[in-house]
Amino acid sequence: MPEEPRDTGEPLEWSRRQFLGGVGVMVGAGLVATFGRSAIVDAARAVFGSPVSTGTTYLYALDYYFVPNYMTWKVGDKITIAFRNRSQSHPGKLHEWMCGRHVNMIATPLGDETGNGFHQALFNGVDVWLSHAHLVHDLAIGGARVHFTGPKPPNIHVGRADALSPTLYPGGAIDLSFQVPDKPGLWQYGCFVQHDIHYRVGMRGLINIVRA
Ligand SMILES: [Cu+2]
Repeated sequence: MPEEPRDTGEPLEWSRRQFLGGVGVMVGAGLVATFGRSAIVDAARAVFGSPVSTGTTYLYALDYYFVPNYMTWKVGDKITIAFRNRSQSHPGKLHEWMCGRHVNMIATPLGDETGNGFHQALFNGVDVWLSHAHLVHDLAIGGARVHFTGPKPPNIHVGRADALSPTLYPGGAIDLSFQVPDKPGLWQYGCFVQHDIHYRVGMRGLINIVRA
């Protein structure tokens, strides 16, 4: 079992705004825009061979990718996603986990580019139990029916309203327990922090929901 994250006690006053204007990051995002699209194709191939998640699956956010970046869930199974931000950068990065389909697009002078979030949120209408919340920057609820197990940290609040999405500080953790909804097919997850750049450079994954 991976060790649980610990609270370093460091004051972390990050906000998404502090990430803006990183020229190097912007250039990087442009270079890998095509890259990211081929990566998702590789993930799509891999997802069909991945074992069905049972019990607890640890999902790690790193700079800037998820491990694992694909999962297979079976409709009706009760599973827990133990989301952990293991960013190593200083100061560390916020990372979120949002699940949906049909990523929003934005028009740019160079053509359409991926924007923030998804048109269709996987957890809308789904009961989700949240526990072990630790160093949570913000929690967007969207259309999910959220229940808290154990003490609710004071820094949890309702953020963006479009989809369930916990955003964690480095070292942060949250467990999401739910019954896999009857929404079969391919879904994506992504981190849209830093004006969607994390997503564009490959911080995304695929969930294949299969019926029993
Ligand atoms: Cu991220």
